Amino acid sequence: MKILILGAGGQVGTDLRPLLLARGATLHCFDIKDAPAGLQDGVAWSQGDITDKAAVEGLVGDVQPDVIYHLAAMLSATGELNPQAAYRVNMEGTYNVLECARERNVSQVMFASTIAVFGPGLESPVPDDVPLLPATMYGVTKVAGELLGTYYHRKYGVDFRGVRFPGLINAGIPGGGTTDYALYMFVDGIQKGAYECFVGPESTVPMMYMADGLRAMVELSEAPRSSLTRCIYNIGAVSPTAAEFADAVRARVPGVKLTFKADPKRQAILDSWPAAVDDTCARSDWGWKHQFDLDAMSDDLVEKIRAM
Ligand code: VAH
Repeated sequence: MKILILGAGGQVGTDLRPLLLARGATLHCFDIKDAPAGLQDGVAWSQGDITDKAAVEGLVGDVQPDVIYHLAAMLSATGELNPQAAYRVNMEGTYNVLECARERNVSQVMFASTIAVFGPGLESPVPDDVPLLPATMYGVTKVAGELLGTYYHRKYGVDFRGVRFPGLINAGIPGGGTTDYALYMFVDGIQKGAYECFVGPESTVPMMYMADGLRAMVELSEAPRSSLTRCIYNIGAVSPTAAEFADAVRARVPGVKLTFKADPKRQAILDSWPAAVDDTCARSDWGWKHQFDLDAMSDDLVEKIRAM
């Protein structure tokens, strides 16, 4: 199975690489960044810009992947600092990927969507099909990406599939998201002994351990198309408050200093998202089930960060 990962150097792509290799995939990676040190043996890496259609077209033509994982995007917080750049990267990038998949008969495109497609005032847990009125350019581009991919599936037969990721937490380098506070509590809490959280203690959004998120994408990719009733799925796991995350860190990192000082801009982004998602469709169509609750995530994360 030849797999092309677009955005392979990001928070998700970095952890997805070893997982796909372990499943026997031949990987080709593409990112705006150069290949990282310690890139796994046998993994090809191309540096380039997802908005450069000729570059993406040439790469897809050379690699002829069976599956494309399209992870390249500017996330919510970074995107709000430069909405025009976020539009170009996220929208033109996704259009380029879908056009290349159509022209080169790539059998499957996996799309990283997000709970950021939801706007304020929705019921919680929020189901898959609700009015999508996001408050960020990131969310707008992901709604459009979902719709564009679904159109390419129906009109051209591109096997387009995706999950709406909650905030993903791992022992890695976050990518400019609004949910990164939870990751920093662990990483900075252990490495620096302190962290000032940029949202208030009662802030609550859907969160997920990276291992669950990656498994969700791979399981959806491998599910029979006949079992799927939609292209894009909500997936859920846990919804701890920021204070509950802090307590989980304090219980495992004696003496850590965790404080809260809300940044109005990122607080407003976070407050526009629902507290929880309804992932009934994913559970019934392709057997989705999260495995990591807050305690299991915290235990695994602390161990991994201490080993970094
Ligand atoms: C962000 N981590 O904060 C991403 C995520 C749920 C939001 O897509 O932008």
